[in-house]
Amino acid sequence: MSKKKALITGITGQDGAYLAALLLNEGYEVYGGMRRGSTDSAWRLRELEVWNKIKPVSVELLEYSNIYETVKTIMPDEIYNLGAQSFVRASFDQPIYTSEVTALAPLKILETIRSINPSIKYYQASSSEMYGLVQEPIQNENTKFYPRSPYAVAKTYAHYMTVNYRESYNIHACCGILFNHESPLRGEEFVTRKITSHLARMRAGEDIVMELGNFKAKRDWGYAHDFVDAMYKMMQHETPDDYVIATGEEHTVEEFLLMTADVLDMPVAIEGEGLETKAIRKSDNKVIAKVNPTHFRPTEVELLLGDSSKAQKTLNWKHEMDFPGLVELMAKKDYDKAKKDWWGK
Ligand code: NAP
Ligand code: G4F
Repeated sequence: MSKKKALITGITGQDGAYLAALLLNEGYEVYGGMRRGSTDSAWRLRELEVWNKIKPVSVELLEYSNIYETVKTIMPDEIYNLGAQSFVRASFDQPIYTSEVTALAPLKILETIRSINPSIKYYQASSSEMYGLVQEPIQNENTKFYPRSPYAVAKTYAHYMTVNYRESYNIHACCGILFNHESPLRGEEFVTRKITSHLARMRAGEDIVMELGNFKAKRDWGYAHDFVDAMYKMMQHETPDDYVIATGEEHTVEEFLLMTADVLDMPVAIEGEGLETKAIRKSDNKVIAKVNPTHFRPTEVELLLGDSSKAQKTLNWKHEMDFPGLVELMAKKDYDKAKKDWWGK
């Protein structure tokens, strides 16, 4: 029997790399959609040792003809659309670009599927950011969306467009409403990896100060490796549907920082409030982190907490990694890297 074919857009991102590994393991032929760039974007795929196993294809999500021709040539069984301008802070500075990549590109893929072969299955990477100014303390599939950034508005558009194509054209299209998920492969602009990489460098001997935004923001942080498994399970389910994927536990940015410091055996205390908040290293009273308001967002999402009961019941999905395990994994990996970079071994 011939292998199933999957096309992943955004394969060079965090989730793309983990999903590629999963699908290869499931026996798929994996086509990795990559845009042309002047720097090496395949480091995550090398790290997971999948770079030589996937088939890279050129996919610029802004270019309809490129999407159309790629899908027509490959004729994949499944398309996972993970490509996006995914950094919320940047979406306030680049709202139009963000909308073109994060809102309109999904529609271009859906149109391509509708016109070429409506039996191609489609996964849309929806986001808990769509809940924004949360309308319920714990968010599930029925909670009203209230997006608070151009990124979140773009994701909400793509979400509803996916639902509409499912209902209008009977396409097997699913939206995974994923809450924040992290890993050692997370981009360093996101707060978790920013914290683990900075604190690891400090622990290895570098004299730096980290500047953060809102220390009090709360997120439901899971492990990316666990979360891509949910994407796959949604696509294999007989009936296409939308699912919240989350751990059901929330922590503040400050808690993430304190736990990272503990893992690295560099205890820290938080002092001050608001703009004066600082993290002080207990061993020498050095300020290791402080507030820089440039990291604030014009409208903030203060808290997110997800209820993944539907995915647990219908897909038999559950997360394996807990919060302390995730922090430890990320902090230790960054410390190993910092030691190599700083001490050269
Ligand atoms: P990520 O690491 O930021 O990866 C984004 C990917 O999109 C990269 O491969 C990037 O390519 C690609 N991309 C950006 N613009 C593109 C364009 N114009 N044409 C083609 N490719 C383009 O994101 P992630 O954390 O893996 O997340 C995967 C998806 O899930 C995203 O859609 C994100 O918005 C969504 N999501 C993420 C989370 C989370 O917590 N991680 C939660 C909910 C939803 P380059 O490498 O060339 O930049
Ligand atoms: O790590 P973040 O930038 O992630 P954010 O904004 O929650 O978005 C991520 O998760 C979404 C799922 O909910 C995805 F859809 C999206 O693509 C992305 O992957 O920020 C988390 C929180 C925010 O409240 C932010 O204001 O941390 C706060 N924060 C405080 N200081 C900071 C910083 N965030 C960043 N990036 N950098 C800081 O210095």
